Amino acid sequence: MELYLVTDEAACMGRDFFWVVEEAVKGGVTLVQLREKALSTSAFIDKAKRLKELLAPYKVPLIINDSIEVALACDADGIHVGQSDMPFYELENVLPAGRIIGISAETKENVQEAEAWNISYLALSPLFATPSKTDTGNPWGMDGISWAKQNSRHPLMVIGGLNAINTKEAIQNGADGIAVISALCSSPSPYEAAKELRAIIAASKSEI
Ligand code: TZP
Ligand code: MG
Repeated sequence: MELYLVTDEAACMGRDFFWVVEEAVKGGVTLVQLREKALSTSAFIDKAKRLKELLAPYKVPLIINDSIEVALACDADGIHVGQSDMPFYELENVLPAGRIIGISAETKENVQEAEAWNISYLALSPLFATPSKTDTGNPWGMDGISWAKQNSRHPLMVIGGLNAINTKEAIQNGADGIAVISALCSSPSPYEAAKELRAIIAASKSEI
């Protein structure tokens, strides 16, 4: 759960979506979340099935954003929801055992509430303000990571404005991994960008 790619076709700069994802995966992405806000359910399912096939040989899990129906239809490895999108109790018994359940937390109250839940990771959202998602609450900032590390028992991801410059500090403040859209989807080389971010994460963890 180190380098988490959240997809956004619009961020892929007109390049083929599946090419961008595969390049990033070859470079070292460890988890992919398919996040679609405008597709019909059937188009979302078709895209998810194709992505699942693409990822299978790399053994990289596929997570579906916000849709139980799509996650079940494509036999995804897991699901990710925002705490305001769907309550945890609606999720816990609908997926087959062993699937990944990721939750994003926008507030300290969200983090505290999630302590009671049997989830795979918690994502602090957004770490920084980002043009990739503007309907967010207040950014957590680096201090927020340290706070969450002390107040949460879950593996901690961070999302929003992460890049090759600030990843080291995020990891050193307690993030177990980073989730990104533009740092990979909009990079001239998603492969090189993923390689660089993985190397930064590994180096930062070895210094802790
Ligand atoms: N949730 C919180 S911030 C964000 C999402 C999906 C967008 C992250 O995109 P970027 O380009 O990595 O800042
Ligand atoms: Mg959501």
